[in-house]
Amino acid sequence: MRIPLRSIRKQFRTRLQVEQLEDRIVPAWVNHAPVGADNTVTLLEDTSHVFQVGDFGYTDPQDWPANKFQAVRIVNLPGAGTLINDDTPVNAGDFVNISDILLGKFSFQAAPDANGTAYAQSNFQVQDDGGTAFGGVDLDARLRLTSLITRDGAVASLTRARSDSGALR
Ligand SMILES: [Ca+2]
Repeated sequence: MRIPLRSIRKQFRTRLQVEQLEDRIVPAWVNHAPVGADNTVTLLEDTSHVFQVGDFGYTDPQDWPANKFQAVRIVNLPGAGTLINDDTPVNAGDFVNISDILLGKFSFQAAPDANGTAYAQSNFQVQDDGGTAFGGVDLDARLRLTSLITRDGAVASLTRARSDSGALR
């Protein structure tokens, strides 16, 4: 059987195009959301609490290697006292970069002469540095809660409790 030259050329061209396409396909790595944890901050009346990286319970369990902790998004402000980053009051929706937390610039300042076991609360989300390319997610899907307690003359302490409570963003 004689195969027309045109047919051979067409098959060769098609195979060449497929091989060129295969060379361009790069497996896409998709970022998975990190996870934070609720925490409770207890401080003395008329003092401030400087947040530490560990206060936010950051982990990135679905990615290996895990992405780095990039920032904390403040979802809403506490009903009393003030969140301050680098001497400036934080607004709802602001991101506080991890470098500011490491430098001790992010703090909670209680209002003067006020205390209570349910003093104030603030929701936050942790963000990783994996980005959002190809549908990736870099923000914790759950809102985590910081409970702020001020004590009148008590010794300041810090405890953290993991919880899955919180609404979707
Ligand atoms: Ca991640």
